[in-house]
Amino acid sequence: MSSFQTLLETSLKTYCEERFVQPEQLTDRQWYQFIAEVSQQAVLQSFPHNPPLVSTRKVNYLSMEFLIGRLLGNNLMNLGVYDQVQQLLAKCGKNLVDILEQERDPSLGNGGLGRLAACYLDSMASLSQAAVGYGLHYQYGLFKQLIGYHGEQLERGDAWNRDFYPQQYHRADLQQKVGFGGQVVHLQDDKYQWQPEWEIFGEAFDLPVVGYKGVQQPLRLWQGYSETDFDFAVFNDGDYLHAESRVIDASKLTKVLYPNDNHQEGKALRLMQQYFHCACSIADILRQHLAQGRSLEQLPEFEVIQLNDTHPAIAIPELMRVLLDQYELSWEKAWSICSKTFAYTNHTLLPEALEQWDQTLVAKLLPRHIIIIERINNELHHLVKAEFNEDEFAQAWYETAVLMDNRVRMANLCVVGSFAVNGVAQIHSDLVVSDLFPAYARLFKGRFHNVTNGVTPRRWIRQANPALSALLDQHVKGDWTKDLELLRQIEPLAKDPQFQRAYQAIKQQNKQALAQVIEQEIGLKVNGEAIFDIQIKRFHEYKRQQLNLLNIIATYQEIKANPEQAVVPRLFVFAGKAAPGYFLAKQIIQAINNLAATINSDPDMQGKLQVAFLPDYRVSLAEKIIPAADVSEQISLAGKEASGTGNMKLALNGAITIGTLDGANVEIAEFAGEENVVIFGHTVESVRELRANGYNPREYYEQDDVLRNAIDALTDGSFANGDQHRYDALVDNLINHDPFCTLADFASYRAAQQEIAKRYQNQTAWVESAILNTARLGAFSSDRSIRDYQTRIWKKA
Ligand code: 9GP
Repeated sequence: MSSFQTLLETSLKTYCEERFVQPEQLTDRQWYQFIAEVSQQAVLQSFPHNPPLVSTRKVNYLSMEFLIGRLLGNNLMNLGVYDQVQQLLAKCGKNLVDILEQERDPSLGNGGLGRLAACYLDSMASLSQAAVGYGLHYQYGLFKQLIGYHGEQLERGDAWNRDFYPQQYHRADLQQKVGFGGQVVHLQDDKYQWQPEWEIFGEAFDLPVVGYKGVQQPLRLWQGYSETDFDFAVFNDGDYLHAESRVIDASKLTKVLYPNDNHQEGKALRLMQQYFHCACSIADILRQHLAQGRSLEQLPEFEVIQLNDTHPAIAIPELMRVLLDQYELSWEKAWSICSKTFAYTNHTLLPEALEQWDQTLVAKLLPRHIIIIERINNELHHLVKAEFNEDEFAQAWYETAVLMDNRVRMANLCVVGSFAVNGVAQIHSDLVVSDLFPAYARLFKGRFHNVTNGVTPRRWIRQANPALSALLDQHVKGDWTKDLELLRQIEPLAKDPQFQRAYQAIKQQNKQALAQVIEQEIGLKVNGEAIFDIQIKRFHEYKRQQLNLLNIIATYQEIKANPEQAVVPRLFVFAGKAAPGYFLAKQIIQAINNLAATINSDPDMQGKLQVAFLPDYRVSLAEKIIPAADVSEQISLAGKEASGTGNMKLALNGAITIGTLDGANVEIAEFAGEENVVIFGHTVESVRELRANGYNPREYYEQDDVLRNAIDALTDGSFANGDQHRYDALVDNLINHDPFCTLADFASYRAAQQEIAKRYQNQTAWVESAILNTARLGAFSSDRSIRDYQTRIWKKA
């Protein structure tokens, strides 16, 4: 009997004896608690950690977000004990899938950025790449989304951690102390002493990340607490959480995750969170490094600090501060260590998401750091002066300066302080160099790289799609879960009728399962024969859910006008949250829900058209939707979506992408073959031209009858219970501004949608395309991304 089997059986005996029950009498909740505790014990006792550093350094992955999702199923699978647990439960009349539903989803992230961090932890542990994930232990994760009576988004707190959550443990031994405010005394020359006004403690919670046949490594999350409160008024932002008092409890520091995706809110408390995260993490990294008898000079040889976006940028001046003030190194030595240790991943080009902090605020909150940043800025000034001639200098300095117009530009700080900078898909990385940082690219040759994002096949195929996994197991030699490129082996089967039937039957079964979820969640009975057309992601104008919305309205109007016309039935499924303060995104959600109510109750649409908005999009819901998708909507304006990762998950599970040439769609089309995706819309270059010629969305509105009728339906009360003004802001924005060129891409999107309907009618060709998407997209495994980081960035210096 395996040691896990013994642990399982003896622990079950004790668990039941303590409760005076037989195993058959345990509730689902008790089973969940029991299995979670036993698996945690198994992880801690027997799973190896501390993998050796061979050709790479240890990775310290600093991220304000880790959207880890449910862990139990994933851990059982990666421990290799999933089947044993399933068998034990079956003996007691239970189903493991139902038990796993008991777990709370820790929503410690907003969207793609946080989910990517979680996939990377999984891959690093699976590849035995030594790593620690450093994040924050928010007491409330991303808000829960409800849909109100009028179709509007409502937000509720998500106290994930108040529930039973056995996947973490408190590391009291790792406590840190973090200072804020106060003053700096200039001792002499380069010597300064910071006397902070407040100190807050950082407590560590570790969540072991279990790799697939690999090792376990910690995701270390910091939570704030203090024995005294601090006067928040000093930071000019007393309104946080509508606090009645301007003196707030320090434990509130890590109370909530800011709910913005690709948008900076600029609140002082967020900066405090960022610094707290970085200060605790840097201290922890140095503690471990020095404990192994290594010197500070050896830091870049053994450690890399990967900055996940600019959110942890303040780690750069923090490491400088510690090296200068605590260890009394010279500026030159400290900078040499620092600039060889950090690497920065850029995840966005959107100006509203590129963080800049008010310099006065930074100076009040972190007075020592601002002195360091000023020095970095001065040193940079010399470099730029040396590289650019007089005519070029003004522009180059405008682009590269870290301090400009009383702002601290965090992306610039990251580029200056890192030895490597990468974008997250080829087109994005090219734009980072050509549009965002051209002067830096000239100044720091060889610093810029691309690492295309990836997703973990363990969660997004093996766990989310067990039926497809079983089919792949049957036909693929070798462990595709660990080497996703092995899926190429099914390419020759794409035309095989028997394989096609099996693949198609699995899709149909997954669609039935999703149909049940939809009925449970929103009471809508859907047509399982329809095309399941899926758009799941954060709501943001640049992601253009409004384009999808307008096409559905146009389709609805067309069916109404031609009731006899044959229609390929379609179910449009949406899920996603909008930032609570993002009015237009919330209007789009409301319009979709109102449109859904009209369409779903119209007898003329029966068997032809349905719309479902599934509330509270989260990792566990994504796992149910993705395997059932026929069509994957990736319709952002070209140049705006850095990469996307939902596009990869959907395509690997056999959905056909309808998309623009944006982010990783470009590479998906290359790998899958252009005939196995449907591309539409303007390209980065043609968008540039469109704007150069003075883009006027109103012209499209006036010239295209189908488009105009669709937009007008938003102002005639059809989808708003007669209220003609509900969507005024949305409509005004589309017709008069349209910053994301929705109207310019409408006709081409509509044609692409018609192409999808046409292709779907030839099921043999459709399934062949779907199979080829699964077979050819192995490169989008996050294991490949991690290997790219290892060879391009994390290699030993
Ligand atoms: O918007 C990008 C998304 O395209 C990308 O897939 C993800 C992971 O790289 O990062 C998102 N960026 C942000 O959330 C903010 O920079």
